[in-house]
Amino acid sequence: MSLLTRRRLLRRAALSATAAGAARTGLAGATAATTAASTVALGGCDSPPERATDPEQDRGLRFPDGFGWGAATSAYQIEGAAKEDGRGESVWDTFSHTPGRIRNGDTGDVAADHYHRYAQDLDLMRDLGLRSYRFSVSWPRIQADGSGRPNQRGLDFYRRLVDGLHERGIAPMATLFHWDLPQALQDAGGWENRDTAERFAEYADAVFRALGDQVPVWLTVNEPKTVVQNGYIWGHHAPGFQDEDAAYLVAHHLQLAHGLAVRALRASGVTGRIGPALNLHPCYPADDTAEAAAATRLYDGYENRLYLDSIFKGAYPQDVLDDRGPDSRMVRGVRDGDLKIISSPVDLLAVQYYTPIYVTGDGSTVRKWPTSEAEWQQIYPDGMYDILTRVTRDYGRVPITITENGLPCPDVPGADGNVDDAGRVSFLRDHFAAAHRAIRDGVPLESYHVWSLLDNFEWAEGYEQRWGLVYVDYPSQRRVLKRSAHWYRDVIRRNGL
Ligand code: IFM
Repeated sequence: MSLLTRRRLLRRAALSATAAGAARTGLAGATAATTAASTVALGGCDSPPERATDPEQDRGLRFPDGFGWGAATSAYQIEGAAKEDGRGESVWDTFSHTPGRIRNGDTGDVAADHYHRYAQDLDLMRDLGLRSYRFSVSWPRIQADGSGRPNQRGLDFYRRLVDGLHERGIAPMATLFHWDLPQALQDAGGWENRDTAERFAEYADAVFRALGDQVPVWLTVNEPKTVVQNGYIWGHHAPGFQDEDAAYLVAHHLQLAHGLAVRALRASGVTGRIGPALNLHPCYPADDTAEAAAATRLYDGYENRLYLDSIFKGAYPQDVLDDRGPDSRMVRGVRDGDLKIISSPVDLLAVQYYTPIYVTGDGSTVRKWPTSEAEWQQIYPDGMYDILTRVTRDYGRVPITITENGLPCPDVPGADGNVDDAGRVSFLRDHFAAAHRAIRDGVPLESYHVWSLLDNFEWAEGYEQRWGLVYVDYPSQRRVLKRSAHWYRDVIRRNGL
């Protein structure tokens, strides 16, 4: 492995989602290697000291008519009911029940108990005025062991959810895979096994046929990069491996699964739209040197082009393939015709934006902006503008939906019972303004989903990080609209800032 590759991978621990977990699982050196230019009390949750935009100037910004204001969640993070109605085990059940893996020993067994409280949560969504709700379908609820006849009780839950959304005038957006791979498939090799991609297409087909008439937008694989990096390189996400060569074979199989699911939708005759859900990180040189520019280019290959080029150009980026090398499991694992499947035409691209990355000449990274409670997240709203305009410039005018963007804050109800998350309001306002600038400059952005609707199980961080618009008091499961939720309701009502 080249020096650059090693350094790059080392730095990535500090940049990947939930990287704090890496520090806790013994990879602290990697996190320390990223230097913070500034730190902010409460991780940016006080009103941020440096604003990207002037709130006065943003006042009055209006979004296009019918803009899809929404919020997002995922199954394992909110549903709970881990053993009910025929649900099988997923890799996250196994992982979260393994001592030492999750902060405070938390698991998703109960989470926000959404499986039982979905009707109340639907009412909350209606009260917020949401126009779109992005959720994920739990594969082990539909196929306990990852294959075979679908479990009707699992399908019925999502049917009730989707019907409830329609009754409240909210458009459903369903993600097929948000990391909860059935454990039985993991036991057979997981995403290292090409067959898992075929199983995914079968599962997707079953879901399309059961719900397809009522779901206008499908997303295939959520953040394949996070599975690759956090699950297979750093090991602080399920399945908890540290094997870089395996990781990029996994990347290929996740991309293949995406393409096979797109084809399954077309073959099913179901009319919904479909696309991938990619967490994209704008990569910038940390300084003006040619070395930093070259290192940034390769970094961008691993962070963005690996996923975008294969889907929209039908080829993996040559610099990444060269860096992996001809003997890598990934390069050897790509078969004739795979890229054709992966690049099956999609109807939209789902973008998840949280943080920029600044790369130095030796492939290290530095921080230039305040970080949030999630130390991998630098708060930089202009990165949203940059990644949206770049995608449109480089990959054409495919319709875009933002399916995640948000901030964790140490939210606590005050004496009056209210949760005053002023920092989240500033954060969202600045990012909405950046998205608005992107629309003005020609990006076909059609909707925006805040991460997240509810506080939830934040993977390796357990319940410690709160990302929701709605506070969840876990012991009582009481929901409290935070200040950001009230503010967001007004944004939606005004269709702007
Ligand atoms: O909670 C996660 C989500 O599951 C995937 N995207 C990033 C979020 C915040 O870390």
